Amino acid sequence: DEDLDSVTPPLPSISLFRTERRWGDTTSYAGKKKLQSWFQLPNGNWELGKILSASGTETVISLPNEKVLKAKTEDLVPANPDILDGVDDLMQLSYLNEPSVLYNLQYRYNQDMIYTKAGPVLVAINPFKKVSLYGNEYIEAYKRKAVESPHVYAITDTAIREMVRDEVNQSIIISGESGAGKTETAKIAMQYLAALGGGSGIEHEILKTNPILEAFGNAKTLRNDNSSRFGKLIEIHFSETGKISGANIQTFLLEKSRVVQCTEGERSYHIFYQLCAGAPPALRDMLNLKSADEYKYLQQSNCYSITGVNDAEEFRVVKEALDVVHINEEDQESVFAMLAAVLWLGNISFTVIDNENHVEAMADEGLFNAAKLVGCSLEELQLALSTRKMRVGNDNIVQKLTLSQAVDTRDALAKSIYACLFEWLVEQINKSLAVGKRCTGRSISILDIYGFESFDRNSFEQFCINYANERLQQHFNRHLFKLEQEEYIQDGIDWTKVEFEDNQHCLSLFEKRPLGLLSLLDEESTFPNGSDLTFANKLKQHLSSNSCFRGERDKAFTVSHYAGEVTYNTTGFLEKNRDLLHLDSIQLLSSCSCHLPQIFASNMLNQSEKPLVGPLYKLGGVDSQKLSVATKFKGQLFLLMKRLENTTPHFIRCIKPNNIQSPGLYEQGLVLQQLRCCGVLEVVRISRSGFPTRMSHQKFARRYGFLLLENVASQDPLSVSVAILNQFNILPEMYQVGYTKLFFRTGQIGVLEDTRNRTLHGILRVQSCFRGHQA
Ligand code: AOV
Ligand code: MG
Repeated sequence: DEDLDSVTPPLPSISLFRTERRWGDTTSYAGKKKLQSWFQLPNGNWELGKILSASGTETVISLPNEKVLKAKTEDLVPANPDILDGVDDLMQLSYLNEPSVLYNLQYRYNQDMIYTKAGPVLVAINPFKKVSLYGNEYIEAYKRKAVESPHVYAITDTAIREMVRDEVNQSIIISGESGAGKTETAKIAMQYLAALGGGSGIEHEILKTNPILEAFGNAKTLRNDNSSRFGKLIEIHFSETGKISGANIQTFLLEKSRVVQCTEGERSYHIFYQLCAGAPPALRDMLNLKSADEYKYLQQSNCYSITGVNDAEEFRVVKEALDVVHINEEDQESVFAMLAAVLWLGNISFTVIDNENHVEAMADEGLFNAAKLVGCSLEELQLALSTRKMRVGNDNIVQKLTLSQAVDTRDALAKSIYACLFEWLVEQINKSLAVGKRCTGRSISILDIYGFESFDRNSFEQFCINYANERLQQHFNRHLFKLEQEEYIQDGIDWTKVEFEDNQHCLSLFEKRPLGLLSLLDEESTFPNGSDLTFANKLKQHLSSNSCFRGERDKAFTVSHYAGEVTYNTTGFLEKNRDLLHLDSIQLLSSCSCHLPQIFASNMLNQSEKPLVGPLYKLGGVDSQKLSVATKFKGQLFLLMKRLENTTPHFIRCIKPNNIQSPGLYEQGLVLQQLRCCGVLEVVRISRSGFPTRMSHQKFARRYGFLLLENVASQDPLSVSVAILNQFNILPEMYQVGYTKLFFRTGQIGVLEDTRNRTLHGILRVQSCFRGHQA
């Protein structure tokens, strides 16, 4: 109180908006002078202040800028002592609250320590610059366990060890928003696996799949210059001796629409620009290739290059990689020809030929080159793009197309050629990597999907991407909260449940049948008179009672995702969900002389004996023929989750420190929002207050029983276990005895292990001495 009087002039009294400080420690601060405390500025950022004095409900603190303020005591959040600055694991913080966590991560980030543990989860903050944390020296160090600092290498090392020790397949699950660093992190993990499990040579091939898939499946978006537009699970197989024996890549829902349309400032797939910039003269001639800015599909976004990226150079990298995964020269040429065909298709224009607005494809440069590259005649392509064969009753009729129908037909052809090309590539890569697939060994899978996206305008693609992220979030929750706590409760230990944000509600909004987003979308997609507007209206009619849903004006609706609200515009939803390709186009491809399109077309034809919906075919397998894009995607995600359920998961959470891809800029609010929505803080709290180490009574008794001074051979495992705990003075609050298992707090088992190791060493030394004497 005395200090209060000496402070002049009158202090501004700031009332703080009390945002949910979910981890606000409740420790009282009254009267604790000279302590440090967090104070929230009106802009939401936290500053570290020194408490000058405190009286009842008011505290006076000084901030770094020499400002002295009076604040409500209850608005201050305790800060950790300096000695805890930058700890490796957030679990070590004495005060676990949001500002302390933010500060700790920032403290490390400023020193290029981008990795921090949050209990079992690795947090990785995107540096947006080269950091010297990678390469052979680091790999060696982590392999020898010479460094302990959190790292992707360390997580990957744990995965390998657990695979060998427990004989269980492992997974490394990487999540985070778009641009947070998932794909880079996945590559870093692969690098470590290749270094440790390499030797057969197959690891080089595996690494070379990255430049290929990124060229064909990544693009510049407004969020990320190298944004993945497909999901990927790579399963790396190990032989019994721990060597990599092969791999398999599964991809999920490539964003096709990007091939024919993309937003201002974004780009289509990298490979188009790489081809245009890097194709050698002979190839250029063969494809009649021009520069990227002469192609309509690439013109619309008015963006051709990416700062710091040399597309021509990248082309050479991709070509070399294609060689490594055994795609021969002839096939490569076909691949490039198909890419050029897609570009030329986009340049085809139409002219009106009658007064009913019917059109015909003009015999221009686009048509000429597209026909030549696909391997059909000019007339055949012209016909396929301007007419549609229909069966009405028993008659075959030919219907002429209007401009918008013709453009749609052309774009559908371009999209499906590209999507088939992508699938074909993945198939070839898998053939090449399948060397030791029949091995009986184990595997480590790495999951890298597109991250949560929210743009000014969000369409079907964001809808699918964000749905996938909800699924993944649930997997994370299930493992780190539900399963963990269920185990405590099942084993009857004393435990107060930690609440966590469950996203089941949002998932139900998507998946519930018959009244969920996906079901209603499918229903409307099969109605002849269904439109994007009727779809939007149905959603509003049926889903408004779900708290995660909100109808918007016109054709829009909003979903409250775990990572934030997103408003979707339903324009194009039905068409993208149906994803139809006309029989005329398939027939065209199957009769052409160039061999890749034939493979595509025969896939489409073989898999669909008879057209189901009038003259229309859908792409995909037999079963998927009846399936819409969204439903097929849902099925894929279910299978993915089932596969992951059978593995021991290792989670990496990537965090984006700013939205402008800039090094060194750490925006507290942005980081906090990501930490909150992905539950990182709750994970730390559970791990800290929980009992992460567990062992069955039997195993515990077997492992440590020999350390007992009394002979207990005749006793049951539980009694032996209790005797061990007593002999080593393990404090009662440090463990719990469950029905079948013992549960320990962090670090406790280490004490016992040390004793065990020392004792065993002692025994060994004594034995070898003894032998020495005998000799
Ligand atoms: P994402 O995979 O999470 O986004 P990326 O892995 O593509 O994000 O990362 C975006 C960019 O951040 C990269 O192109 C790098 O420039 C930079 N970056 C990320 N991690 C590192 C690192 N460890 N070291 C240096 N730079 C890094 V998306 O695919 O958009 O969801 O769909
Ligand atoms: Mg990515």
